Amino acid sequence: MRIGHLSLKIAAVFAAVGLALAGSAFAGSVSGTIRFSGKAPAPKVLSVNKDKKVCGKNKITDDSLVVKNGGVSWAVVSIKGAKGGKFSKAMKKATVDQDGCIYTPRVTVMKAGTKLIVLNSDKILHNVHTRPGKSKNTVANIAQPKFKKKLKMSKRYFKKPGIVKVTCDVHDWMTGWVVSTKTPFVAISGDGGKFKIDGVPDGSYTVEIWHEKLGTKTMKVDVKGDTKLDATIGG
Ligand SMILES: [Cu+2]
Repeated sequence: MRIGHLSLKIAAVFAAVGLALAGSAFAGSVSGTIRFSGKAPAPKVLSVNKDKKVCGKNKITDDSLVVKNGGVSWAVVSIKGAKGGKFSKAMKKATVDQDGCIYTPRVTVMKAGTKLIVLNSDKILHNVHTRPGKSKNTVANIAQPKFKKKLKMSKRYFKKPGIVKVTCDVHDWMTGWVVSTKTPFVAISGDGGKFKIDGVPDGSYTVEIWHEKLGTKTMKVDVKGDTKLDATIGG
């Protein structure tokens, strides 16, 4: 009896230690590919009818849907409800450049309520005009003359989480997107649709995938250490 009681006690202690480990330190990356279900569109070259010397330097293509090897670029992948995590420097000091009359990058992720830095490498007049849409942030409409290399946009324009479209009133083809987020567990798909989000605590979450042309898709993910997540959007 006594021996049996003791071993039960030991087992209980081990179980408690095991639970504590599982509940705290385990996290992993969530990575995978965002695939396009349709046929990849042929890249379309846009006609440049203004500031040709600068804007016509490189061909400007319609990048609203970029598909390579079946994977979609510029899709925003967010994991909802995961606790903790740290914002990268790139998210706390998000920067967009206007170079060759396009926004680089096309889609930027920033920590909600921080400043957005907008560079003007073109040395011509641009005008940053935001369309906050459902995010309901304040609209920005700011001229950035050729001598203003760096514009620090007030954090009030990106206070609320959500997706803000950025356009230029001087060059009507210019389109960019800024994702203001309260969670650091957000990534943008790159070449071939690949993405990776680091340090996600183990658990079950909803994942939201947004693309400017293909809309929003939600799915579930069970994170346990490094986890694969592939998704198909569009079609
Ligand atoms: Cu412009």
